[in-house]
Amino acid sequence: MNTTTTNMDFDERKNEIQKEFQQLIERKNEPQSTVGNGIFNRYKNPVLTRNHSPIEWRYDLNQATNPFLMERIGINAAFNSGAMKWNNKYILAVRVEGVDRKSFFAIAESPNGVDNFKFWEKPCVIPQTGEPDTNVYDMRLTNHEDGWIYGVFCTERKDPNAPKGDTSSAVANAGIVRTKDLINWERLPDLISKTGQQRNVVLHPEFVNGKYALYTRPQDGFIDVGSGGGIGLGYIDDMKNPVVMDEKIIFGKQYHTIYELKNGLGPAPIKTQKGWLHLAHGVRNTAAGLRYTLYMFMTDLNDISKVTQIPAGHFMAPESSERVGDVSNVLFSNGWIADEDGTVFIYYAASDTRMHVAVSTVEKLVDYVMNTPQDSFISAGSVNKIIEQVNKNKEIK
Ligand code: M1P
Repeated sequence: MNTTTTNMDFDERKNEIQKEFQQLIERKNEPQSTVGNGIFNRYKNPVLTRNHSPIEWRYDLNQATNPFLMERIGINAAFNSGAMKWNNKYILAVRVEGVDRKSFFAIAESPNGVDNFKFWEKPCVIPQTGEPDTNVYDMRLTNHEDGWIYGVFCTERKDPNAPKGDTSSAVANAGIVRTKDLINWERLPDLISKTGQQRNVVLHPEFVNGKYALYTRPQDGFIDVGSGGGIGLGYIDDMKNPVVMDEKIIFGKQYHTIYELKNGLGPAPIKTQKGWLHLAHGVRNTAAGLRYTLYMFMTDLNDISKVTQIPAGHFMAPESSERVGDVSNVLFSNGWIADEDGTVFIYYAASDTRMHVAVSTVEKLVDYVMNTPQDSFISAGSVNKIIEQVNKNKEIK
């Protein structure tokens, strides 16, 4: 083989890879439409994809050991990200999934919340408990009033009671870490609850009667919530001994709604003058498989167990290319950021594959939650709501 040609090929390929990467990272993003639905504006480009993962993660850049400049470590997806504003940057704690199917967390930051997201140099190192996590995913970040930033995520391990030959059954629970700098993570014990498996566990940002408040999602099995399910709320005295007490369902699943099969809280709620704003996902079954959409609700400022507003139906559902991915027909969100000026950046993943952003404001979301008609649970009720609105519109002079 001609060494000169090999040299050229390697360097050229490296330059091309770097150029393509830079163009992707620096690509400007803009709202999809100036009209939209008045509630939020989706942005055109995904904010993060697998191709945003640093070149140094994927390639051995040494020609001697990687003469063809092949990807040595493949990244499959970048999705379900926790979010927070930190040091004036928009931060995502991204679920990155390798081609080996293992997910891990990595921080990406942007100067404006809608584009130029860049991963930090290395993924997060999450210390292990006595029982190593097989897979970790879907971290919710909470900047708690106790001064720590908590990351609550799903930790999954093989079900020790699975029958021989069953290589799929797993046990899901909430893993907990905390940090002051998003670099050094202290692992706390996994959540201790009496209600079977847990996923979609979220820490409330304030103490409630001196206790930590935790939104949970108990489930009987790994995929099926079974007779359990719904968004629960429980309390913890000490995060170093996270025994959840008085866990009660505050938002259950319900027949013929978008959360008929299961639901789960998204990010930690946003405090507003009218109540706590919540973003969650609801799941229903269809002939084409499960459909995940996002919905919103509000809880009472002084009693977070009391749901005060539930607009009917979904807030966001998969659209166009969002419908397609590794797990199609899924929108999932576990991160949003409310800026000081009231702008809200809603980070959502499409079909377990890539991250998007939609932008709204606290004022608009409160209006949406308080003034969208509630579900009447029957078709005739839906018709009535439309007729009422038509009649009201006719009265406009
Ligand atoms: O594949 C869709 C989602 O499925 C799970 O969510 P839930 O527990 O509510 O069903 C999670 O694995 C989530 O990561 C995934 O996006």
